[in-house]
Amino acid sequence: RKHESSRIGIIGVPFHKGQSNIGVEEAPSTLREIGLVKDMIALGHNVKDFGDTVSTDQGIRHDVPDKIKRLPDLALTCHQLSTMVQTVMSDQRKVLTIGGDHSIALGSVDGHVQAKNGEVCLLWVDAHADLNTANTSDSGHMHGMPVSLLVKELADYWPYLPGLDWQTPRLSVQNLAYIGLRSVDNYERLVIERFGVSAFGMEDIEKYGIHAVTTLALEKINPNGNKSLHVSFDIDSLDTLEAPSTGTSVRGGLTLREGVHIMEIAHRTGWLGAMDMVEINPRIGNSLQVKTTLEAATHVIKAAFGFSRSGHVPPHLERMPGY
Ligand code: HAR
Ligand code: MN
Ligand code: MN
Ligand code: MN
Repeated sequence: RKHESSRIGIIGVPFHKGQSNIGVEEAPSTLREIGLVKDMIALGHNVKDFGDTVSTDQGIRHDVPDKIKRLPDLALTCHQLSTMVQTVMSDQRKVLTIGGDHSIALGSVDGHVQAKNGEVCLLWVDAHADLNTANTSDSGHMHGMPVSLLVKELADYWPYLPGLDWQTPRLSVQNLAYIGLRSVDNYERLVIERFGVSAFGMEDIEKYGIHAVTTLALEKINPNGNKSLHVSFDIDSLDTLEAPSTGTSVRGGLTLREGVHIMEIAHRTGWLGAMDMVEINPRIGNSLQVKTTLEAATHVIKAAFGFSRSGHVPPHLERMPGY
């Protein structure tokens, strides 16, 4: 097994206002502290850290539907993030975006879609569908809504949103698939069925296995293999025992092995253009649980960029040392 090296750009998004727990904004710095960038370089990649988005408090705007919490802050952060993703991609790099809560995928996916002129397919790995609109959301938390802002088919279900003029839905639901679902709201399920979204829940993984499900999902969203793949990986797709340090954990989720295998398959397609790793909250749980969660995230990220559990033969290694 030869190990190809990739050009990778890392962006941190210390944003927590898409949900109610503080701590998720600490994940980018925590992952860097435990050596994520160094580990990626050690794997032979050309890694450049593009730093973090900067958020300033926008306060409350009264022209925003009151059901959506903290939209002005999210709009500003995601606009920055979208621009940064485009900068990284124009430097011929794959993008690793570290959240933050999942609302930030509005910016990372937008940047990817703009950089590739709309030719993107999206794999959303999550316990949740994140497909609410302002009207269908019970919580008002933006981390439950990014997918519905990204897809063209739901554009008519949103009012005009101040601050989001830079963002237009450019993806089709045909190029969207889910893996790992086990907590889906009624209206989200309605959208999935009405629009025929490829949604593979835990039941499907039970039945067919993670390899078949992932392969099928990727075939569905990129049948001609001509699109750039975006994988948005919510750490809560993993089981609570595998990734306890997250805000809305749901039991009965993916094993780390399944999460890693999704990314191994994604890597092998050669389509991967960008991935998000979101919803890690280092303030939830004890220190062992935090460590477990960070390690799980690290394994998933490394697999996405080509780490093989079978080992590697680096390019310079040609013969066994003799005497
Ligand atoms: N569906 C619920 C809502 O919209 C819960 C949302 C999700 N939590 C997440 N997203 N971590 O993946 O409020
Ligand atoms: Mn999510
Ligand atoms: Mn989730
Ligand atoms: Mn397999």
